[in-house]
Amino acid sequence: MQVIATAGHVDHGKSTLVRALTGMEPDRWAEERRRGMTIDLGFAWTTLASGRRVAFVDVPGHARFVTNMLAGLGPVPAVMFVLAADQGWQAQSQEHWEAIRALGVEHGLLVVTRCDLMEPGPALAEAREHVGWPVVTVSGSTGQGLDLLRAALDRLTGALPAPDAAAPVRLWIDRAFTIKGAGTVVTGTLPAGTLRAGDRLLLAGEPVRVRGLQALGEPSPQVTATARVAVNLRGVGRDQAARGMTLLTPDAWLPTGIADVRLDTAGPMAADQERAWREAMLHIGSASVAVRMRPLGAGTARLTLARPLPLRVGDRALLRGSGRPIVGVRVLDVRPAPLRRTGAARTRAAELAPFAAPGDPVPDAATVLRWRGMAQRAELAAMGCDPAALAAPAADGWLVDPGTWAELSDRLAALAAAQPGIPVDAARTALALPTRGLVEALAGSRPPLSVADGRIDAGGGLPEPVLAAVGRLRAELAAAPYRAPEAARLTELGLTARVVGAAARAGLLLRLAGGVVLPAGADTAAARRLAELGRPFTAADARTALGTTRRVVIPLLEHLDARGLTRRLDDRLRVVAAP
Ligand SMILES: Nc1nc2c(ncn2[C@@H]2O[C@H](COP(=O)(O)OP(=O)(O)O)[C@@H](O)[C@H]2O)c(=O)[nH]1
Ligand SMILES: [Mg+2]
Repeated sequence: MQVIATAGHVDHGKSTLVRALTGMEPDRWAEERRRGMTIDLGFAWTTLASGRRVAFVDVPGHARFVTNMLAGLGPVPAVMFVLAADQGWQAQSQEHWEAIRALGVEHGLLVVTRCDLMEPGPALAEAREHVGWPVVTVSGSTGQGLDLLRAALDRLTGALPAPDAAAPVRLWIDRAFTIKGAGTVVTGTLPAGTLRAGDRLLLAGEPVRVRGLQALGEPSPQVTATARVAVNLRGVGRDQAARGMTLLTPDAWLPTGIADVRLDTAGPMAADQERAWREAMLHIGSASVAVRMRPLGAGTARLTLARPLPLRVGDRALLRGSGRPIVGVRVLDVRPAPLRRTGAARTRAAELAPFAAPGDPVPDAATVLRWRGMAQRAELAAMGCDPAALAAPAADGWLVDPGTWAELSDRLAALAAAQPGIPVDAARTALALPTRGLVEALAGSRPPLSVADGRIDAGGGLPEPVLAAVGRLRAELAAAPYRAPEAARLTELGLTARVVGAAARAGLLLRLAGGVVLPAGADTAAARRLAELGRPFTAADARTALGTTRRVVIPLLEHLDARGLTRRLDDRLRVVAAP
C-alpha cells in the first residue's frame, strides 16, 4: 500500500478528485457535507491498474484548518497537489507548498483540475514556478483526464522508495475513537516498520497491547509500512488516546522536551525575525506542540517543547508563528546539554555550525557521542544515531568517545598512583562513571594498571616516572614483543637499574639474566606462542617463533624452564609443559 495526501487551496477540488478516484466519501462529518468543505482529515482508497493499493489522506484547504492539514501531511511519503484551473495559485496553494517543502516530501503530482471550467494553461504556468512534479490536467466533475491521473499515480507510487519494514514503529495518531465491543481504536499513517496483533507498544509512555489491526477496512494480523492502519488497543480508555500522540516500539524512542535544530530557511534569520519566532508551533507527524525558541548561532536554535515528543536526530518538522511564513526545521540533537554557564550558547552554536546550513548533513553517531562523552548503545540508536559502525571503546553496553576515554584513562592512572589499590567502586565514583565494567575496561587498556580482587593495581603504588618508563617499554615492544631493548636503549627509555628494580619488584617487569628486560606477562605469552608450534622445539626454533634474538631467547627459555612453563627433553629440544 502507498499513502498519498492531498494539498491545495480550499475549493480547488481536492475532495472531489478523491471521491472520483476512489468512489468513497472523504468528508466524514455531516457538517463537512452540509458546508461542502473539508474541515478534518478524510480517508479513502482504491486499487490502481498495477494492483497497487493507494490510500488518500484528504486534507482541508481552508486557512483555519492548517493544523489539521499538517497532521495529515506530516507522515506521508507523497502528495497530490491540486490546483483549480479557474482559480490559479492562491494563499493556501502557497502555504501548503511551503509545508511540503519544509517537511521534505519529495514525491508528488501536480494535478490541475476543474479543467471543464477553464483552460489549464495560465494556472499551470503559475504553479510551474513552484512545483516541479509531473503534471496531469483533469476534471473531477466530468471525469476527463482521470485515466491519465490513475496512470500517473501508478508511476508515482511504483517509484516511491520502500521503507524499512524492520524499523521501530512510530505511529502518529490522527484519529482515536471507540468501537462498541472492541474498545479504543487509533489510526494513523505508518511511515516505517511493521505492526502485529499482540505487539506490546507504548502509548504516552504507558505499555499497551495491540488487540487487532485493520488496513483499508480489512482485518489483518500484521501491517507493514507504508500503510494506513487502524489499531485496536487493549485496555485503553477513549480519553487516553488522541491526535498527536504516538504508538511506539518500546525502548526505541526517547521522549524529547528540548531539541537543538537547524532552521531550513534560505539564509540566516534577521534578528527581528528571530524575535518574532520566540513563540511558535512545532508540527511533526500528526502532532502540533507549542515551543519556545532560543536562537543559538546562524541557522540554529534550541527548542523547548510544551510537551515531549519522540524525536530523533535527522527528523524534519516545521515551525509556524502567527502571521509568519512556515520554516522547516531539522533536528540535530535530542539530548542537548543545558546552557548554564555564560558562553555555553556560543560554544553550542560552534558545535552545531557544521550542520547549520540547509544542505549540510545531520550529526552522525560519532559526533553525537563526542558531544555527550559517553552514551548507552541503545540510547544512541533511540536518538536516531546508528552505533553499528562506531569504533569507540565500549563496556557494559556503554560507548565512550575516544577523546573522553583518553581523558578518563589519564585521570584513572593519576587516581591509582595517588591511592594504590583503590577499590574499583571508589574509582567509579571519583570518575562519575555509570558502571564498574567501564572502570575495569579503562584499567585494562592502560598498562601497567590492572584490576585484581576489586581493586586497581597501579603496580605497587610506584611513582609516576617509573610507571611512565614501563609504559614507554610497552610502547617500544608493541610491534615486536620479545625484542628486549639493549642496555643503552633501556637508559634512554628511563629504565635505569633502580627503576627496573622497583618495577620488577612491583610485578610490572620481567627481569631476566644478562640484563634482558620485558614487560610482565611476556613469559606466559611466550609459552602460549611456543605451544602453538605443536612440537618439540630448539632454541633456534623459539627465537624464530618469538621474532627475537639469541641474546633474549636463551635467558627467556631458562626462565620458562625454571617456572615450569617449558621442560627440557634433551640438551637440544624442549616442549611446553601441559597447562
Ligand atoms: N465544474 C467543476 N467543479 C468542480 C470540479 N472539482 C470540484 N468542483 C467543485 O468545486 C467545489 C469544491 O470542491 P471540493 O472538492 O470540495 O474542493 P476542496 O475544498 O479542494 O476539497 C465543489 O462545489 C465541487 O463540486 C471540477 O473538476 N469541475
Ligand atoms: Mg475538501
